[in-house]
Amino acid sequence: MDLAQLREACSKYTKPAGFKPSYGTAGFRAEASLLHSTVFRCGLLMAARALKTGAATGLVVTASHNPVADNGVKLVEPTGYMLDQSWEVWADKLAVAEDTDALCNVIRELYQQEDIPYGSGTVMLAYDTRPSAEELVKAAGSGVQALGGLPIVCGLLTTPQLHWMVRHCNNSLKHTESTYYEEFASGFCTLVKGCKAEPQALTVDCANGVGAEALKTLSERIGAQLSVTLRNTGEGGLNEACGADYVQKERQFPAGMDDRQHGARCASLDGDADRLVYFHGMPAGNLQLLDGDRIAVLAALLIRDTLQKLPSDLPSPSVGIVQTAYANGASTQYIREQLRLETVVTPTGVKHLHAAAEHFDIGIYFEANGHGTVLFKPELIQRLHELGDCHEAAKDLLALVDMINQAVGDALSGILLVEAALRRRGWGLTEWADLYTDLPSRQLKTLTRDSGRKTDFTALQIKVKDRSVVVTADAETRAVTPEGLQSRINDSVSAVPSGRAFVRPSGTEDVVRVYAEAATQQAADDLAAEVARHVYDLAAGIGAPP
Ligand code: 16G
Ligand code: MG
Repeated sequence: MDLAQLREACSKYTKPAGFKPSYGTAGFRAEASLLHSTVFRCGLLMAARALKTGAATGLVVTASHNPVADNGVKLVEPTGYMLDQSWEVWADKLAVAEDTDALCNVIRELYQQEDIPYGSGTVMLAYDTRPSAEELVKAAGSGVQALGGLPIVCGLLTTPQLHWMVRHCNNSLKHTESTYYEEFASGFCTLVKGCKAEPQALTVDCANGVGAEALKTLSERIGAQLSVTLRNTGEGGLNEACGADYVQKERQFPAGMDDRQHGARCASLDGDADRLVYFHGMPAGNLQLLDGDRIAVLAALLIRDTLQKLPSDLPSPSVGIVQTAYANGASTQYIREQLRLETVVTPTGVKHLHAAAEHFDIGIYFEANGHGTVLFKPELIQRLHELGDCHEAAKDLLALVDMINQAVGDALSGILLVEAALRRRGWGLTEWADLYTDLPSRQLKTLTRDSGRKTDFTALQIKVKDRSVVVTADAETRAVTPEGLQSRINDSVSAVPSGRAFVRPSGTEDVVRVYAEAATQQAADDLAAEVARHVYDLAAGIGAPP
């Protein structure tokens, strides 16, 4: 490491005074103009991580479903997974270092403690459609170079595309954008070959983000086997009244799609295309959401159908579904009782679900909000290759491995998964939705005051002085502190038929979130409001009480 060069580069990216970025659930996110120093430092971090692991790492400049004025970074391990959790502490230490001296000290400490070899680390960089991307990618590249590393700018890509490329690169596989489309398209075409059902028209809300161009290219590669129409491809504001987050949280049709007729099949991506939800219009003009829980269930059905066709003398692979506490109780019950599959609950955030899914031969993980994928153990893939061409089912499973991003949840491969699963069963969204009925729930959503309600409340994101006073355990289902909070929640829940509720500090915003479920919508709303009030009272809420 050339210290003089490092110092000079660091001094060009000074941290705004008072700005204290923190790694959070999935990387750094903030108003774009604040982030130059943070992104530069992430470049340093990922160059060091590449040296430590002896393989290429990745960095995506994106703020996912946040407004266009924000930006952020997501950091990618050589495996294509998210940054190893043991290194998040270095990300934080680098990001908050006050000045060049402090920053160089953290780097020295990192090199010593992690025993980083000297050399040149490769970092693959990508960015989404935000106007602030160009400068921030430059900052990331300067960070990589400041540690003598090699930044490779892969261009405008979805987050999962960069994860996939890093993984393929380190497995010595072709890793161009074009190979990504080819592999996905070929896996999909294998799976739908011979299906009696015709492709159904699907309209996709692309959140005015980077997924629009990628999905267009993918669908062109696939041709007639996939019938998609793209909306919100860039004509409106990024994530503005559209996208997976908006549709899932608000239960509203995205901009430009409120004219959907009853039953029309629709889907929404988020701004960096790592989240996917499906929806369709109901007779009264309401929207029915088919969220990540439903996608997990459909994936499990497809996998079960395919596994049943494997030779019976083969040891059957373990299959499990990983969810978070946000998974609707009805989905968990369906998975356990009807599919007879094991379910595991982890804290919120892809990194937690992903790690738990790796324990199964086939690990299906989805958050209700639409983040997720299906992981196949390398040993299973090897066995399937050995069965080879003589078994249709083995070929189908290998096609699934090609078509489902093995690095991270990917909305594009999610669409192919859903479309293949529905077509192989000859189903529409109605049959899929009819598998089970969601329990009414209430989560982060701003409600207007409604005098007909027992409890008035305006928001279920409770602003508190310090969200870290809320500490949870058992995959966020139990509040350990503040003292007394959980027993109050228990009292409220026990009075409500089919009631369930939990609270957790957000990993991305300075708020505490509340989730409640009950037999009726009114009861879920009231339970959520009551629990929100407990949080407000015991965790030093700010502003008007809920
Ligand atoms: C991030 C996470 C997502 C999680 C969400 C929760 C990744 C790639 N993204 O977007 O999985 O559901 O945060 O946000 O891990 P919250 O902590 O603010 O509720
Ligand atoms: Mg996203």
